[in-house]
Amino acid sequence: MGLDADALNRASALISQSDIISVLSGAGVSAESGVPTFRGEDGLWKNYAPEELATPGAFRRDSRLVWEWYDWRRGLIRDCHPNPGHYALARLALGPKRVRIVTQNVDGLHEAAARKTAGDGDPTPALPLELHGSIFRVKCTSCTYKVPHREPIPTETAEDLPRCPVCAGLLRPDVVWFGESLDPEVISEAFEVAQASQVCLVVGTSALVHPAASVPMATHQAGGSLIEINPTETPLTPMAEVSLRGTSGKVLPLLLDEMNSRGT
Ligand code: BV8
Ligand code: ZN
Repeated sequence: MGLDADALNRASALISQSDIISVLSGAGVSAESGVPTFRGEDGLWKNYAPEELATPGAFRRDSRLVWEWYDWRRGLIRDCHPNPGHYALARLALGPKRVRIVTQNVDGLHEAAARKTAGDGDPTPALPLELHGSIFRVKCTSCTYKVPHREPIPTETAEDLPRCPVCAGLLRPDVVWFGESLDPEVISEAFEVAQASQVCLVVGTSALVHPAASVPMATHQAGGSLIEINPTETPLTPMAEVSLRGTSGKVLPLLLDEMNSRGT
């Protein structure tokens, strides 16, 4: 993988010297778990670009097609497990430093890693801030009804699309679609912790979707350092103090174990 050892050293030194650390993760952190990324060649479904299906307009036009897409993704993700990258971040967050994991992912793998790593301890410090919601929850399009949802629902006809038991409104995935605003409390907490961080780890994101991609900029503008972990360059690369060009499942354990060996 030919990871630049000097870059790795500089990155773990930056982390060691920090008390508050934020992490922004994207689809790349789950790629080694088998979850398709958005812009990778495996991101397309039936030749629909995600931006075409993940919109309120698409759901209005053909809610059965959108349901089918989310069920397809749920089916894929349900059999995926956290990878060493998720676990390394969970260990960091459950360690002595104040760490906040902020994710664009709706796959629930950061949470699974937090619960597994904490064992019967408290996983809370490693539970992620989910900017774009979760694919394993559904909510009503008319009332405040919201429940976990893991099992695929056969939706041959629009008639049998799942409905709200409270108001019979159509149910939809509890995710943020393009053109929809994020939960104000969630996005303001993300910017707050990023602004207060000495370091922001930017892991596996193409940094093209906003406002998520602006979160690390809050760290940068407040004088903190960005450490980017991505095999390729992104729009955030020019702002990164250190860029580690490798896969997060390999780089994160190395980086954080390097740091732990410093005993700080
Ligand atoms: C909003 C949930 C108010 C649904 C998602 C400012 C400028 C320009 C545009 C906008 C702007 N502000 C708002 C917009 C519009 C829009 C936007 O950003 N459009 C983009 C496309 C230009 N934003 C919105 O609509 C947001 N809402 O702003 O509301 C508003 C409304 C209207 C108009 C103005 C304001 C809502 C956005 C949220 C949409 N929902 N997901 C679902 O999942 O179905 S976004 C979804 O796509 C993901 O959550 C994620 O955010 C994004 C995909 O990006 P990544 O996760 O980074 O994945 P990607 O595949 O692109 O890249 C993977 C990366 O990993 C690559 O770099 C690759 O090299 C790397 N990688 C691969 N393997 C590995 C790896 N890295 C490490 N290790 C590996 N192994
Ligand atoms: Zn309802």
